[in-house]
Amino acid sequence: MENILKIGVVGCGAIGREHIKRVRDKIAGAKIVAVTDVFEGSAQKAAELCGARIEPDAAALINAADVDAVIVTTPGFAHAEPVLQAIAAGKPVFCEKPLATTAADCKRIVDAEVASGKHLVQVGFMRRYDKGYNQVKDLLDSGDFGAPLLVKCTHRAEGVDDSYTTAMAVTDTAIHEIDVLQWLIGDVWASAQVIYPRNTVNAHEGLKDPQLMLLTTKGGIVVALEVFVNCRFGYDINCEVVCEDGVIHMPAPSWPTVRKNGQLSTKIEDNWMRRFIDAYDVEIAQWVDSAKRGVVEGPTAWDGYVAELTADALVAAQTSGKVEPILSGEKPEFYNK
Ligand code: NAD
Ligand code: ISE
Repeated sequence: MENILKIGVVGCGAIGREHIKRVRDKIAGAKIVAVTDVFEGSAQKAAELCGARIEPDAAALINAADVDAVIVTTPGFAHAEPVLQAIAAGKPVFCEKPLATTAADCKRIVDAEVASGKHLVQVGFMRRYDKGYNQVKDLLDSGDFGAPLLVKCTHRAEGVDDSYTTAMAVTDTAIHEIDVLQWLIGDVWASAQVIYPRNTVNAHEGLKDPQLMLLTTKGGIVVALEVFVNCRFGYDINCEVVCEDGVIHMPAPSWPTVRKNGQLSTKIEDNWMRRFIDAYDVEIAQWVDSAKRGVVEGPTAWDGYVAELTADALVAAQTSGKVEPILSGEKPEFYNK
């Protein structure tokens, strides 16, 4: 592999194009050489952004001789096949979250990667690179606050389109907290429950919104996560950890406080692209660097699988109304290396 990592992108919608622009504008050691999308118009727009050629489908792109590494930014239900194809081709692959929308599909990926004997898959859990979450983690790890007892989180978005389903509140949205909180508090998920408050009139037909998700860990920590994707006022991510010797509240990226029209106010970010821009930048730069060295230093396929075991339990809890156990898998030695 020469010093410039030549990347192919599968799925050229919102975040696919964001990552393409990120590689184009911010990463010296990589370039996008090929793109593909089931929707020709999206592939065309993406190709124009970076001067890449368009391949007819994921298999052609992944197996192209000049593609060293692959970014998968299709919707979650269409992640597993291109990731498996990249593993079969022996190429590093960055897959946006979720790794797949069921634990069974994630397990197929884990098994294929282990069988290949090479670390190839990184999952787009970019919150692990966010400055605020890292500040909270540093304070927790310092031991000065004692043991974490309770975590209160909100994951609010201004609105969603009609293709967003009740289950996606777990598989597309809460999946971020499922991963980042386990990493943050260093414990393992044990049980999941979903409670539906009164529904907002702003949700489309059939969508349960908001949802209160309750997760417990093996060590007895309780997490209360509000997912509210039609909150109408912005993209609002909060995380507060209540510990034995104090409380840690994650800072939001700061905006000036302004005085105007008799109000003292601060802007709330309006979308994920801007709220986590620094985290995406670090994540993709680090992935490029590690892919060139043939290693995976970010969240692995195993992390993607573990998150999806929890997602499966939350999705089951959405319909059963019960507290559902979260299965934990036996981590292959391969992922300790
Ligand atoms: P999107 O709908 O805007 O784009 C998806 C694109 O994939 C579309 O252009 C679609 O035509 C294409 N596509 C669908 N099936 C395909 C297939 N089989 N082969 C090739 N192309 C296909 O969606 P998005 O918002 O860009 O999200 C894409 C993925 O990124 C999702 O998994 C989502 O959860 C994730 N995402 C992550 C973050 C984050 O914060 N990390 C933010 C947004 C999206
Ligand atoms: C989107 O796909 C993302 O990953 C965003 O980070 C998340 O906040 C949003 O809820 C998802 O739909």
